[in-house]
Amino acid sequence: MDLTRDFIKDNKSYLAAGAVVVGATCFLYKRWRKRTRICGVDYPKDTVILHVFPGNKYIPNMGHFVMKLETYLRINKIPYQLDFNYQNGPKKKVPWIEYNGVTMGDSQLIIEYLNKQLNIDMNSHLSKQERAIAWAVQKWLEEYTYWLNVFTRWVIGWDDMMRYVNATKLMALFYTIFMKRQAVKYLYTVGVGRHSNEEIQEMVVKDLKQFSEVLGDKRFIMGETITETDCAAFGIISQIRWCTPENCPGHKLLQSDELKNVTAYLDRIKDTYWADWDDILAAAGKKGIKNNY
Ligand SMILES: N[C@@H](CCC(=O)N[C@@H](CS)C(=O)NCC(=O)O)C(=O)O
Repeated sequence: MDLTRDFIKDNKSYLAAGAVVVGATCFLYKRWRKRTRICGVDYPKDTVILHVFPGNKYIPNMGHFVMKLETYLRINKIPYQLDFNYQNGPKKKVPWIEYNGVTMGDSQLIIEYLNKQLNIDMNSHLSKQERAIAWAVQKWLEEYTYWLNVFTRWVIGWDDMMRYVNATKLMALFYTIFMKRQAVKYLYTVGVGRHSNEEIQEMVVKDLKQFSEVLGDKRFIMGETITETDCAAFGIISQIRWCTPENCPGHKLLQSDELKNVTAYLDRIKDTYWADWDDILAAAGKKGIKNNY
């Protein structure tokens, strides 16, 4: 104790200078990360820079809305690059993009923007009423099923998820202090967080069974042709199937044959648009947490 005190006393000015240098470096680094990036200089033209969380060896990306947007980009063959700097997005949510000088958040707003820019309409074959039905299904999954999965992963399955993200003890402590509390707060506000674990698990199972009924024996939610709603559905339900702890009954249901139409549907989208799925997971497994594909 005395030694430490003496050391501090003798080196006061060096320690103060060191603290100033570290503080200034952190400040400048943060400013530099937030700086306005220039298309053609910092990133290529006509390429979507997709800011995302790191992936893991279970799924190419843990973000439901990242999987949605990335599936959309793949279906429409839009050139894109992943950027794992996911902070500082305009809506403080992930994903967000940079594209030809425009920075934008929210997967749906991004899809609508790209649709306009690139003259894409995955729903063009639908009538007005069918579009509205597709929208309702999408919002059900994004605004309800999504939160059930957030609860399942980040409240009930917290310890397992720490293993999924390959967290060291220190990282797990950091995530518990900052992320878990945030998730619990969001879940309480949305309402889902007011239910018991058992109630949530029953809701997930019921939800998946309802989805199975809506899908029926169609190839995609709205029929033979893939639509935007399928991107959203894949984004959410792929997480339940591939990146949710094993003891979740919803996850178990999608590991069994009981909802065969749903598992076949997920496989159909994965096999058609994610031919490199296994390579991505293998690369993530080798590198630890990140997958830079
Ligand atoms: N409506 C947004 C939702 C995005 C969203 O909720 N992203 C989650 C990750 S899946 C997120 O960023 N959560 C962090 C936070 O809310 O602080 C979209 O479609 O992009």
